[in-house]
Amino acid sequence: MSVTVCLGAQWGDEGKGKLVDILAHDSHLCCRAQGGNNAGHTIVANGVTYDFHILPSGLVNPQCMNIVGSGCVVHVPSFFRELEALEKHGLKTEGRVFISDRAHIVFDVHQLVDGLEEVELGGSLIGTTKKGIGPTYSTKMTRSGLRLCDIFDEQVFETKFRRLVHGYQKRFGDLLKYDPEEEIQRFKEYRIKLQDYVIDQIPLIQSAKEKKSNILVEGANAIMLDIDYGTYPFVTSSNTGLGGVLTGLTLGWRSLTEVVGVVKAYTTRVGSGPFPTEQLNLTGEALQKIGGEVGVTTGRKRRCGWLDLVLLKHSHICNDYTSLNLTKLDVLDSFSELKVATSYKYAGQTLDSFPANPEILSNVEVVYETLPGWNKPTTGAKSYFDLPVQARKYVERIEQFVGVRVKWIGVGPARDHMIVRS
Ligand code: 2SA
Ligand code: GDP
Ligand code: MG
Repeated sequence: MSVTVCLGAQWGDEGKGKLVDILAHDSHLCCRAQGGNNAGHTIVANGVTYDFHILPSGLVNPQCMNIVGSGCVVHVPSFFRELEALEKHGLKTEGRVFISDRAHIVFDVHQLVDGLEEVELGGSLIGTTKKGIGPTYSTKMTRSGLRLCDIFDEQVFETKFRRLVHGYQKRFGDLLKYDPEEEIQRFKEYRIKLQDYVIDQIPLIQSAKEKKSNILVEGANAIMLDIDYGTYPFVTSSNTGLGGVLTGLTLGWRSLTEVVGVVKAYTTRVGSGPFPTEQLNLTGEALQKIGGEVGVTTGRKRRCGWLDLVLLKHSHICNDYTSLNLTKLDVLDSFSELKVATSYKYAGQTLDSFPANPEILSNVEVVYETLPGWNKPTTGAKSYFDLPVQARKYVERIEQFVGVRVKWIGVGPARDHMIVRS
């Protein structure tokens, strides 16, 4: 039995989906612990490109069962649309994906409120995906949200739902252009369809553990978007680190065998907020273009910059990785030299930890180390020693700085573009 957790080690879009797809080959169960359809994971397998948002990436492997765990938030129409899209791509999903009855429901009204709350922030907006994630986690915390288990009793559902909408109507008045009756009507159909998907996650995971199954956890978003340890308030509204895995699923800490930090060979960020190594110049443009850095959910261009080892150290302290997957090393193939951030200075002093204050983080002076590039293609490399010596030095500098072994190295988007070090 193994429980392998794959977590985003930067600001997301590191390539978690690809690693999860590869590891799902030997797994019985793939679980999402937090987040909703704000996430976007692209998987290239068997010549097909799949986009995942709320569904776990384990669905590409036919023997792997999948759970959307209790810590997730689910927009039901999007869930079914995504299933349909996968079926159209030839994947058989029937009986292979379940949703925890404790997961919270994202309603259309949450998505509208997401937009209205962004407007309220004026110039300092978060740049959310407008998928209703923040408002749904907010109503979860104020205990006015609805969970999947609330759907099946029509009367109870409608009473709770009207109360939720009424609260928003009081708050936003005419700004909220929304008819709750339409959404109530749609749930009459979903109430029937969801019977095949909604389960009690606790016995399901318990039974997988008793059968000594190999379990995979697919992190969504990443530690720098974590509500507690990320760059608050420019974060998502869930715990995207190891904490969220423990609360969002019922695996138990004792069963965890590996926690993999997925690290892009440079840094990207979508949405607003401080980004110390961002390159608002030709370097940033080259990384964006060569890396194809465009959001899978919203189509926004991702902001790009050098690899930040200070951030990565903070990420490791928060999540305690047992290994790293370095991804998109091939994107750096044409750079003659590479920079990595090794410390931050503020008011002339070197900081000894990652600052909580966004004002400080926005104004740090970044100290870089320069490493030679390799100017050779890496995508064909099958083993570590197929990589140019400068590329290996880059990998080894990361290992040495963070203190964690790089076990996997991504050198292209496809499944077989992954070097596995024994
Ligand atoms: P939200 O919608 O409330 O979770 O947004 C809050 C912040 O979290 C960021 N965020 C993301 N950052 C990177 N990737 C994400 N998923 C998509 C992708 C993003 C896309 O895979 O490309 O398509 O734009 C993701 N989801 C949320 C978001 O930008 C806000 O800064
Ligand atoms: P996730 O949210 O962490 O799963 O990452 P995304 O799927 O949003 O973004 C990663 C993108 O990089 C996807 O388009 C992947 O197909 C692609 N990708 C993953 N690993 C590699 C790699 O090693 N090299 C290249 N060139 N692309 C990769
Ligand atoms: Mg993504």
